[in-house]
Amino acid sequence: MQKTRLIGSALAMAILPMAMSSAWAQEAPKLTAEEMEKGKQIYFERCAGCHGVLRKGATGKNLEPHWTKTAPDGTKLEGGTLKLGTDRLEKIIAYGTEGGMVNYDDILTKEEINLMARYIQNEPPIPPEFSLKDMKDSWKLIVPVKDRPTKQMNKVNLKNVFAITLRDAGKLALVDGDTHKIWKILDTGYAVHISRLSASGRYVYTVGRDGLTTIIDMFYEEPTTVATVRLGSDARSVDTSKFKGYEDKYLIGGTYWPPQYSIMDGETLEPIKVVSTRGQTVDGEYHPEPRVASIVASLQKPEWVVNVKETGMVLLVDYSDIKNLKTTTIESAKFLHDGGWDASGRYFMVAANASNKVAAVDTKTGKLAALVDTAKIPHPGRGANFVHPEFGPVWATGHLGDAVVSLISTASDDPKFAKYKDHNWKVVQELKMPGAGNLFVKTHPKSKNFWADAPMNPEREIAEAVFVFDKADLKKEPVRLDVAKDSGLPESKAIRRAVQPEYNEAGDEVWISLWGGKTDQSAIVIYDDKTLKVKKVITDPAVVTPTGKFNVYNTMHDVY
Ligand code: DHE
Repeated sequence: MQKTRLIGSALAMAILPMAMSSAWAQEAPKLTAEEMEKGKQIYFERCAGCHGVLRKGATGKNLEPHWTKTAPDGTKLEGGTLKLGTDRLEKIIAYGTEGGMVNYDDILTKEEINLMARYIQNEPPIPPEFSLKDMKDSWKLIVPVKDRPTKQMNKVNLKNVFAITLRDAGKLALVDGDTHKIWKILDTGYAVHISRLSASGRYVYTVGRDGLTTIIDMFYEEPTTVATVRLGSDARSVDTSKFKGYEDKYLIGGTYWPPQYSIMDGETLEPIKVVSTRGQTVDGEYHPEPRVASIVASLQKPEWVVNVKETGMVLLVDYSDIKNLKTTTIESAKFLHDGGWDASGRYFMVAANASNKVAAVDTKTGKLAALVDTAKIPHPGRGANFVHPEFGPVWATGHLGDAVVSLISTASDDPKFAKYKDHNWKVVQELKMPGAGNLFVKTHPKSKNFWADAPMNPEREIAEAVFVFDKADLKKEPVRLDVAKDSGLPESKAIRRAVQPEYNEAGDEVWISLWGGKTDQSAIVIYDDKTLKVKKVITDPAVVTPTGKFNVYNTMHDVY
């Protein structure tokens, strides 16, 4: 079986097309209580993100026992005779599939792979719900607002600080972007997914995969966690209230489990409201686990854009009256994942990855502006905006499943772009990448370059590199920068993925995470955006599994 490392991982990628006429009643392999606990933990850390807690499938395929249990010999499945069960599942977990399942043979031990192959043939355990009361019980106000500094107590240029996720360490590094020195490493939730900034630029908010949300105050001499709260048991996103008059008043967090969003006080994290996202999909089916994917604060109105993965519904949640909450529900496509603003800040562009589409949500009218067909499995991160020499303003997304970056023409009220109107909401150009497996793209208004990574590509020379396009001549092949080599670290057996380009405030440096294993030395490699030469490599031993990086200024102002 060929090894693949494409994310959007899907254990049953190989299984789903072979629909069976009926489930069979075979016994699932027995697990000891200890094995069950370990299986639960590994499933949460490695599998739930794609396959769902209830294993109904999303980015990854359905993994309920009727798919995973051993089929009786000779059972006819659509597409041929197939025997599922432990042996076959072990192979899929170890080597991945061409359909997009990640190979785990260098992440899990043989015993763990065997355990997971048996574990997923058993019924999924359903984790407990998490109520507003549970949230309130978990809330820790470490420093009340009145006891916090009233002015900045340090000399750091806060606008150029980078918040960097140290994924497997369950920590966040705040790095001074001017000096390239680690300012402080703080404990957070496990595998913080994103960091967002308060409207003031003073507070960093993070949410761990385990739902632990923290607010870090950068006004102290050293950054200090001033409050924490748990949102549930599996989470990916937070954002603040950014609209004029509501700056830093509220924070919203979305959870994968339970499927809901929670509203908190923006400065203390005191829980205020929890709203379930369970309901009907765009196809008219009830879904018990519609997880909250990306969330952003609208710049047009006091609203958050909340993207619900499994239902394909985009919610515009009006936070002007939390007691009498009004929500606009916009139908788009499945499964909603990540996205970013177009250059005008009016349209939110969100990937519906299983539909190979990007939904453009008009946050001014509260309507869907368009569903744009893209290549396979769009994965934009926040995407990237620039003015194309031929087609005017475009927003870009890379793809996990195709070797292209799609440039989508976006609408603009600026009369100088009126001539591009006919192109709006169409893919106007596809930039050729050396392979699939892209996760993030990035550019900056002051830069002539456009950066794309490909960390989920199975080939080392692609996954360990980033690719830089010249925005003035997009037909030219991109320059390949070998981040692993440029890091100066000794070669390693396992692939170290080069992931998520992020600009500094000035737009003249690009920071890349070189994401190694938990016990490997990883690095942050900083390039000069003009010369494409390495400027600095951060290889402090504390830099464990770095992934997402969020420059304060660029995150506050949605510069990408
Ligand atoms: Fe992410 C963004 C979910 C795997 C690093 N990721 C997002 C967002 C969602 C999401 C919903 C958008 C948040 C927002 O903007 O509000 N990610 C998921 C998953 O469900 C998935 C596929 C599996 C999982 O179990 O989590 C997944 N993501 C990963 C990774 O494996 C990455 C590479 C490393 C890691 O830290 O786990 C990863 N995701 C990121 C990063 C962003 C992100 C760095 C923000 C990018 C940006 O520039 O905004």
